[in-house]
Amino acid sequence: MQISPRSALLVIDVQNDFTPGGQLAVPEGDQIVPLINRLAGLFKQVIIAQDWHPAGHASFASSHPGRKPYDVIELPYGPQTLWPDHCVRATPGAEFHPELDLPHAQLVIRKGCNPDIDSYSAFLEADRTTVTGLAGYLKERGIDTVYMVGLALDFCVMFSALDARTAGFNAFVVLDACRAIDLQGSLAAATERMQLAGVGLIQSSDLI
Ligand code: VGL
Ligand code: ZN
Repeated sequence: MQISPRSALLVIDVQNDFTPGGQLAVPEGDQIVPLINRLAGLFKQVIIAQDWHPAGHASFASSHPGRKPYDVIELPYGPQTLWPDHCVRATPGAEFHPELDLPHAQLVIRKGCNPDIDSYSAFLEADRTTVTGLAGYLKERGIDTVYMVGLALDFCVMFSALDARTAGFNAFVVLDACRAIDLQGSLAAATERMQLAGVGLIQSSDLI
């Protein structure tokens, strides 16, 4: 598969808290890092998403007395899965994995910064209204196709891919450069939602 110059690679949430040893470790989350570094070399445009929550964020179970991680509660914008405290801004857990090596990436987009609203997607917060500005950035730079890699496949990668489609981009997820949390069938559900939305599910061997 030829990578057009109007393509960007979006590297999602490859942060210490999502890799083994972190607060919300995704199984094997560290194993994709060398492949992501290699894939990034194929793209001129590389964008990095970073989960970046204030302490006491609404998505943390610890912010809701009596609740535990992975409970689902109702917030004003809809159901919210509660997580262990993770990716608290300016803490080591929020830093990129130390082996992530993307020197030519030009944009880091931080998300989940609003204390009351979660944001799995790098495009649109969980209220489905507040935009991050990423779609505008891509459009202004003439990008029409976004390839996505990173963590977690069934949360932030999936929502970013769905929103990329809604915003009018061609979207591909490189499956072997992602890992999933897989809570109660969330990986199978994510795969189906992405397929229905026209997200291309590919392997790195389709690009390399
Ligand atoms: C994520 C749960 C909470 C992710 C972020 O990056 O997939 N998941 N915050
Ligand atoms: Zn988060």
